[in-house]
Amino acid sequence: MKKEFIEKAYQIAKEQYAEYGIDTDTVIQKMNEVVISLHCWQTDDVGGFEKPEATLSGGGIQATGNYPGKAKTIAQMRQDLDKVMSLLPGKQRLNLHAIYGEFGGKLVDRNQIDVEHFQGWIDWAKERGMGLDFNATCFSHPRAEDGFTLSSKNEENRKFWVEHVKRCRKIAAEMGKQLGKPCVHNTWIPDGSKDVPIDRNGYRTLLKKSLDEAFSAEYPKEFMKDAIESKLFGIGAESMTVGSHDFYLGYAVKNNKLICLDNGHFHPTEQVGDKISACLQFVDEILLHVTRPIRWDSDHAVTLNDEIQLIASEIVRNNFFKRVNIGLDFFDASINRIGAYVIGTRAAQQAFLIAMLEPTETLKAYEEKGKNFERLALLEVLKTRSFGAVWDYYCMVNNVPAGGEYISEIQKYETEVLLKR
Ligand code: RNT
Ligand code: ZN
Repeated sequence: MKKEFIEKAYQIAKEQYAEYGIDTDTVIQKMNEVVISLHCWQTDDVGGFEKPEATLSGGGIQATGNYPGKAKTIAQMRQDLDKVMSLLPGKQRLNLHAIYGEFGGKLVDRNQIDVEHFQGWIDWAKERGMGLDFNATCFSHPRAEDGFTLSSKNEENRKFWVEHVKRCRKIAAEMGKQLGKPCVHNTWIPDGSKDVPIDRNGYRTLLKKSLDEAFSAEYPKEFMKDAIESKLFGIGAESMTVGSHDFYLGYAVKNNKLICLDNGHFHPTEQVGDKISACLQFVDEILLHVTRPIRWDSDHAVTLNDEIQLIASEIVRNNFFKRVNIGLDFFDASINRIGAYVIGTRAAQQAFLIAMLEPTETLKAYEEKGKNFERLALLEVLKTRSFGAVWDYYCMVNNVPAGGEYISEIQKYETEVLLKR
């Protein structure tokens, strides 16, 4: 797209939004507050590098598809992430999983991992001025095969996973310390039961005990923050999930942890956007896993839909940026993986931009006066305003492709890099 064209369209949009009291230049500045944590696992379908050809297994999560070009080494993964970031405006963080350490060809079991295996990533992030986030990997492992980890009745397995989470928290704290930006460590476990269990209570008591043990070491919150992620059900764990929303919200409130809300982990008509202001009455911070669940926790690439819009709007309307950590969580292996990242991240960013282009005070005033027709009408009118012109301009000033220009960039990367793997 021609620079003059983008500028011209922007000037018109700027005047349009000014009519509603919105200054688009200020909005573009404010977009700096939107820092999205890129989940590393879209590069390789949640395989990791513990051993060659590692694949995702168990846990009720699945990556479907076998589009060519998957990252097979950490070097390829880094190359892909750099490519992704070159196509995104603004600054991102990187969210790593414990299976993505540099293990030097040795089998380092999960209860053995340490900072040294992630020093390369810390240095990589430092060079790019990025923050890191981290996750224990409590799936794709022989000790998770029976479907239970931190809530396992097999004491040896339970202890193994407690040790893993402890080590991951230590690594996370070191990441935050070295990078000067707090690292959010998220714990998600697959534990659950395919068929109707008898001892729901027993498993939940064990999970509480394991979390208490795993979280026993305290770290300054400038270095690391703990998040715990709930889920409704997974394939193979349809009847009961030990770490349900009630369980973790209770644990988070009582122990001052972050609650992680993944919008694929609730009944389909529940909206995570509605949960943000509810949870923030009782916890200091939230972690979001932004995804697109189609009928179930399918983890499709995020698109600009009502669900992501409500999430973004709630954060912007209440200026919750310091209290809501935004992470992505999808893994589509059926399309170009770099493309999936870029579509998903740009969609999330666009939702924030749209939210910032809203005359919230006017809408609130309507609401408080009971002028609900006017509120609905203005919301509808806003849908038709030229946010795309503001988006293109925002991309242009960030030196990244505007509009659909990223499509050909990704096609080129596919031919030159991905198809040669
Ligand atoms: C699984 C959870 C979890 C994972 C990642 C890979 O249902 O959403 O967050 O997707 O840890
Ligand atoms: Zn998630």
